[in-house]
Amino acid sequence: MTLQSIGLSTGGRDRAPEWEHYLKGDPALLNSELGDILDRDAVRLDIRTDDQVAYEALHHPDPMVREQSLYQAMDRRLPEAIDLIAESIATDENREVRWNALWALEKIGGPRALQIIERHVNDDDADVGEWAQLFSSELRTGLPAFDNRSFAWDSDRTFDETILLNIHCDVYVALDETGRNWGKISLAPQGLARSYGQAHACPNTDTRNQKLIISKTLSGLHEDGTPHTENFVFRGLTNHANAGRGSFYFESRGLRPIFLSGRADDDSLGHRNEMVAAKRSGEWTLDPRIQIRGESAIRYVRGRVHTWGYVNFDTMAGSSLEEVLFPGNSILGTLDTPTGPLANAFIVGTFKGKLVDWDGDDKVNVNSLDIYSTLDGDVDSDQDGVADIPGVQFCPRTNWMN
Ligand SMILES: [Ca+2]
Ligand SMILES: [Ca+2]
Repeated sequence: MTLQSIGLSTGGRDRAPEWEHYLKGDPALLNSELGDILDRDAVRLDIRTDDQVAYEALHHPDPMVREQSLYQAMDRRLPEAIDLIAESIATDENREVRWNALWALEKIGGPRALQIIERHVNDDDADVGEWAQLFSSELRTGLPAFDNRSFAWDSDRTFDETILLNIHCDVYVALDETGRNWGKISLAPQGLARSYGQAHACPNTDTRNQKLIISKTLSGLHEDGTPHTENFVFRGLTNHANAGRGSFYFESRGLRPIFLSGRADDDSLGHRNEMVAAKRSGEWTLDPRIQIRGESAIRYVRGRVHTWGYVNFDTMAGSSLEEVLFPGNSILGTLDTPTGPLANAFIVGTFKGKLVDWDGDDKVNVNSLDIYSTLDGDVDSDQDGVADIPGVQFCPRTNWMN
């Protein structure tokens, strides 16, 4: 399986636009999402044949590649995509593949996808079952639904909640400087986590309406086995007009190194320290049965994320997915000079995260995940609430900040 070289492609351009008239309303509102437009025009950079994609979705030994293949089948709108995804949910041994496959069905939507999702509401894995219940409810009503498990919460941890975010990211890369040729890489949640890191939303009840730490942990980058950490402080506003739900729009700007190698902690080509920006908007849902510090806990969050990227495309063409999706092979971009002109990727994604039972005792874990961040987003390797180095939110091992 290889990524396409520049200029050899057929792709999204062959497809007709999904709507052909403007009776729906004002195109200034309906047709201003650059990601939606690029989705129609961009060539797909994964050049595996459809048969390869279908085979690897069920049989590749690496769960990340299986999941990536399911999302690729969806992105290509393969006629057999729903059957493949249904087979994966029924047979895959990796629970994250299974719940991210359920999410893919929700994205496809329609009565057949709904029917397959609802087969799994009473799954042996309670969290796969709860995701099925949640996606089914969202498709039917727009709102999530949860099961009635009890919960476990630790009052000694830095964060009241640690919610693993499943993020599905579409990366649109300008293939040259004409602005006419774009490529698309659709990253399923485990592919994104492998290359970029696993993101966690870490809300605290007293500050969550205006401030949120997103902490990213990347395994497999440091030779000594310690995780690579990057934290982001998001700030914004939250609307509570609907009881039990909060709709939000948050932004983050933080100083971090841009490694010109395109790889985290690879300083071989040097780095520049820049303010890196990201935006997230969406809605969280409280569960009044889970009370922490006198407040209902956030049981579930969903939304969209947007940021900029720098993809070193020359080093990627002709590479396999496994060669490209390795730890650290992606960095956020910035629009600020002098690095800004390097930004060549428009990145849009959707995310979903809920409380999960991570240790199999049938209680959902509210804040059990290891998060290497202080309340202010500084790296905190020993999780004691005190920063390794005050003001430093990105792994300091390359000494980038000095
Ligand atoms: Ca548990
Ligand atoms: Ca510490």
